[in-house]
Amino acid sequence: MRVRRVVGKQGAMTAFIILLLAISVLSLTLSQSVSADQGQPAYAPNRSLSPTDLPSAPSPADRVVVRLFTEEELGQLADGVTYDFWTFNGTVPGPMIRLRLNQTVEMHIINPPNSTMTHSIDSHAILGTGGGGAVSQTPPGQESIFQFKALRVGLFMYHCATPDIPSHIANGMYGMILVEPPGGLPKVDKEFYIAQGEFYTTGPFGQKGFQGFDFQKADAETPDYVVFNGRVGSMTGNRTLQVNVGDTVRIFFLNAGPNLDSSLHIIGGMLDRVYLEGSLLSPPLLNVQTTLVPAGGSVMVEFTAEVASTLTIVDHSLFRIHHGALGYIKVNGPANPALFSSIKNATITQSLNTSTTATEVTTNSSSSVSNATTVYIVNFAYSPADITVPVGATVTWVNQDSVGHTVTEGDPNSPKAANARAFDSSGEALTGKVALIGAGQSWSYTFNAPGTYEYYCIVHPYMIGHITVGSASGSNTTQGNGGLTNFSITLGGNEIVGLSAVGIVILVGLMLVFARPRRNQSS
Ligand SMILES: [Cu+2]
Repeated sequence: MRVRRVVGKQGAMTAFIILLLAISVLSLTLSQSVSADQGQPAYAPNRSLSPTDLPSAPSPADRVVVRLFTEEELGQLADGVTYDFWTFNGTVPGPMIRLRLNQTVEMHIINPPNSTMTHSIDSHAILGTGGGGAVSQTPPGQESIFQFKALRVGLFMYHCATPDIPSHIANGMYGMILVEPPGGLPKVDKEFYIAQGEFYTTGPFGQKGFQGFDFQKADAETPDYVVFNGRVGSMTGNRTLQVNVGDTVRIFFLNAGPNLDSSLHIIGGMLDRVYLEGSLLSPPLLNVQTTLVPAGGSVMVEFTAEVASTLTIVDHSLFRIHHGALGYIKVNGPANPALFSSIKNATITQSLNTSTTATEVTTNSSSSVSNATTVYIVNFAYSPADITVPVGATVTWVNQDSVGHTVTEGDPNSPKAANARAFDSSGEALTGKVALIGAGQSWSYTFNAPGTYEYYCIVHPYMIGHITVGSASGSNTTQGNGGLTNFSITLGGNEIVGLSAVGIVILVGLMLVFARPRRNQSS
């Protein structure tokens, strides 16, 4: 109805002007987006091969057929950043080809008709001219087939070998051939397939929109992106790799380059066994922190996930984390304080301000004697640290810290055996393990025997508290704060700046005072 409404002459002119304005704004927007995106849409599929996407074992057949499609595909280099990848089978890296020694492979290189250039394959696993490159040059719309025998055990790169070869590698054409020894590799719980590679883009790291390949930057070996599996964030967020405490983990790692070496390191972890440079028949190096993987090289690393934590995979040329070289492995499982736990974390945060809580504690528990009393665990101390309760009282410890604690009867300097403790929140006597009162959790105990008890935290043994259990139910509750309760410092930004300024003034003053006599002495 409204569409067909009649408008006056003036109204028509106004509408016409608005239409012209709308068209000009629209065309301006379009031309801007075209110049920024070079005609490419901002959205593209994810081309990153998941590190979990690999065959679990070689085929038992003596002769296997492998088909690789050399696809040029738009994909995501990072969130909001698109790139025209050149790929094997549409992903970076290309699929892992898992073989066993002496298997014969019939290799098909299929270049789809919509490709813009010739592609091919050269594998470091292949003994033959150009690693297959000489017989696999395949123009768009064609297929090449050749065969090879896997004559050496190891972890090998494959890549496109069509000139300009480094450009084909830099655009994503690489993957791995694993040739397993007779009998195969030992079984592990988790295997991951990770390939590091550089990307050289027209815009700087993080610039949104479509990014073209910058040959000059590639030639100068100055990448904008250094990434695992073809994109920023291939192993972060919801793509974080998941393992469990106790899992044996194996990583097949390729450094595709094409230019940079990689210093593979796992922050918070250990490379228990390093099969250097992908040499699977050599004895591994044991307990390695960082292993160097040359461009065009590989490494197989294995480790046992011991501690529930998040491990960070990096190239320890660490500024590359600013270029995307960052991934996570989440080790899921119960915390084991005996292996790793915080004793004191001196980070200055809002939550360390205990003044409010301390006031509440004093108000709440000094008002009357009750059969239930509360001790707060705040800032690595029990508050109040000394209490007196009647027989039959139930005391509740509320953990307001950000880490776990225990309430364990005894003297931390001469701790009792687990089964000799009058009370113990850790449950060690029953389970043999130390369970913590987690952040935000609480634990209660009812005191039926009169006496004076000392208690402490097993994982933070400087935390000490006392409970006096009186015989008379009408006795007064006395309160006291533990010595460690009030040591917290809470500084706002202005206070820090102020303190720094005062510190600088004092420092400069001291320098002036001490500098003068020295000059006199030397002259
Ligand atoms: Cu190619």
